[in-house]
Amino acid sequence: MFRPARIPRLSQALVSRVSRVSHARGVAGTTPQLPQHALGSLPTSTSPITSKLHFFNSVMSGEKKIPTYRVIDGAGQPIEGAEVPEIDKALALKMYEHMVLLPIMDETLYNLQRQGRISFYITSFGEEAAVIGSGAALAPDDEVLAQYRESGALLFRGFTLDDIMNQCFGTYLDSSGKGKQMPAHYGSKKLHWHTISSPLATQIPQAAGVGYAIKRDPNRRGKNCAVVYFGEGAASEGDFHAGLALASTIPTPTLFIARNNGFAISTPSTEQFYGDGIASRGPGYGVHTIRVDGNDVLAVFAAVKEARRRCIDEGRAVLVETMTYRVGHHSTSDDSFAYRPRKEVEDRKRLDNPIVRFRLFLESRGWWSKEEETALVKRLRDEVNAAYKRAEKLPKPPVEEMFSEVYGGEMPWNLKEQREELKGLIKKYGQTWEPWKSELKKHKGEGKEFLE
Ligand SMILES: Cc1ncc(C[n+]2csc(CCOP(=O)(O)OP(=O)(O)O)c2C)c(N)n1
Repeated sequence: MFRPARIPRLSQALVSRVSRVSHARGVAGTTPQLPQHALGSLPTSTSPITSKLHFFNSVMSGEKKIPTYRVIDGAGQPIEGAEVPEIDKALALKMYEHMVLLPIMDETLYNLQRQGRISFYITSFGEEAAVIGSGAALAPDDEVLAQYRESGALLFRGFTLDDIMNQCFGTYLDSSGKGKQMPAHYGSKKLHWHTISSPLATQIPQAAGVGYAIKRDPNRRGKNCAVVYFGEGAASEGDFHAGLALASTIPTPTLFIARNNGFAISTPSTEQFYGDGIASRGPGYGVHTIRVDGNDVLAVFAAVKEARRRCIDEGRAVLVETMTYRVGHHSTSDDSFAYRPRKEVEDRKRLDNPIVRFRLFLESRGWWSKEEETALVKRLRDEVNAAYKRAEKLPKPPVEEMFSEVYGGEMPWNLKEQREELKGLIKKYGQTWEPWKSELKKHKGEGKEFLE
C-alpha cells in the first residue's frame, strides 16, 4: 500500500542527521568548499570523491573497450608497431606441428564416432592457435586444469596419440581413468594435467586452490603456477566468480585462460553476457587482464608467457581472454547448422585460419616449405591411423575395475557386497545369456576374475 506521509518524515530525519555530521566535520555551512582533489576518499575505499553524476558501463558508447592484442596479420606479417615475441625455429616448428596434428587427430576421432566405433568426441577446430599457443607458453610442470577442448596443449606436453586413443576407446591401457569416463576426458599425473570432468567451471575454484598449494610449497613457490582453461559459456557459472574472487583476495599464482569462441553449444556469446566479454570482469576482481587475438598463435604465446611471468613474480591471479571462433560442431552430439548458417562457418575457416596464418609467418622466415608440409601431413596421418588401430584392438579394462577407486582407502562393506552380487550374476548368466556373453568378451580377462 502506498503511504506518502512516511517519505517526507524519513527524509527530514536524514537531512537533519547529515547536516549535524557535516557541521561537526566543518565542511558545510559557511566553511569554504575544499578543492576537488582534496576531497579524498571514503575510509573503506580508495575511490576518489567526485561531484560528477556519472554512471559507468563498459558497453556504453564512449566508454573504452578492452583492446585485442595481435602480432601478425592474416598474411603472417607483423602488424604495425607489433613486437614479434622471441621464438626460436625449433619451438616455432614444434608449435606448428602440433597445430597441424590437432585437426588431423580430431577429424579421425570425429569420423570414428560417426561410425559408432567410439561413443563421443569433441574437436578443437578453429582453436588450434589459442590452445597450442597458450600451452607452449607454460612450463611443463605448471598444474593445468582444463575444460575439454584443450587436448592440443596436452599433446604439446607429451601426451601420446596412444594415450589419447586408449582414453577415447576406453581400453585397459587408459591411463586417464581406466575406461570410466567419456571420451576426451583426459588426465595425466605425470604431465601435471588434472583429469577433466564434465560439470562446467568446477575446475575454476579448484585451480585457485591448486594455486594456493603451489604458493605454500617452498619447492614450487615462485617457480610454477596453476592454469585453468574454460569457455566463455562456463564463465557464466557461479564457480567462475568463486574462483576469481578466491585467487584475488587470497593472492595465488593462478592463470585463468578463457577461450571465447563465440558459442556455448547453440548459445551465441551475445546471449551469454551483455558486458565487454570475459576480460572486462578481471579488473572488477583486481586481476591483471589481457584480451588477445586467439587466431594469432604468436600473440597468444606472447600474452600467456607474460601473464605467467606476472602470475609467478607477483604471486597474483592473471586473466587472459583468447578470442576465437568455434569452427566445428560443439560435439558429436550437436549439428551446429541448426543454429548458425553454414556459410558463416565456411567464411570463418577461409578468412581467418590460425594454421595458415602461422604457416605464412614460418615461410616468410624461411623456416618452412611446401615439401615439408606435404611430408608432415602424411607422417601425422599415418601416426594417427596407426594409433587408433592399436587401441581399437585392445580389450576394455577388467570388469572388476568398475568397483575400484570409488574410495581412496579400503573398499567399504557395501561396495564389496555389490561386487559379490555381480560375481553371482556373472557366474549364473555370464556364459549363457547372449548379451552378457558378448559384452564380457570385450573386457580384459573376460570377467573371469570374478569366477576364480
Ligand atoms: C554445469 C554444467 N551445465 C551444463 C553442461 C552442458 N554443457 C556442456 S558443454 C556446454 C557449453 C559450454 O560452452 P563454453 O564454456 O563456451 O565452451 P565451448 O564448448 O564453447 O568450448 C554445456 C552447456 C555441463 N556440462 N555442465
